[in-house]
Amino acid sequence: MMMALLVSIALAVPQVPGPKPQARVVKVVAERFAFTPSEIVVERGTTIEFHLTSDDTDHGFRIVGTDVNADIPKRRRGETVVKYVADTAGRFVIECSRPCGAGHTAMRAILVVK
Ligand SMILES: [Cu+2]
Repeated sequence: MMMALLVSIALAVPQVPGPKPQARVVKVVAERFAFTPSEIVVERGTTIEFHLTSDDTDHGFRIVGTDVNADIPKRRRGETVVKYVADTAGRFVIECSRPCGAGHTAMRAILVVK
């Protein structure tokens, strides 16, 4: 019994090998028709853990040029967690990938990887 408890605790602790930094948690709130924050800046090599929530309806979160494309559930339906290793420097457009109304196509943010 005690053994099982210890094992489950050990598994819950994130393993951080060597000097590699822990994931950087970035909370992003989506609402018609914007993401907050609208600009996210990280150093190249950062593992980003996006925590995505909506203040109104369903939205999407796509980082153009990457394979990140997640649904963000409507308000109070929880959050979506997406991990992304920012291993390429540049400016990446983040767009809403789920039709959400008149301003949908203008719903953008930017990820800057330095
Ligand atoms: Cu949208």
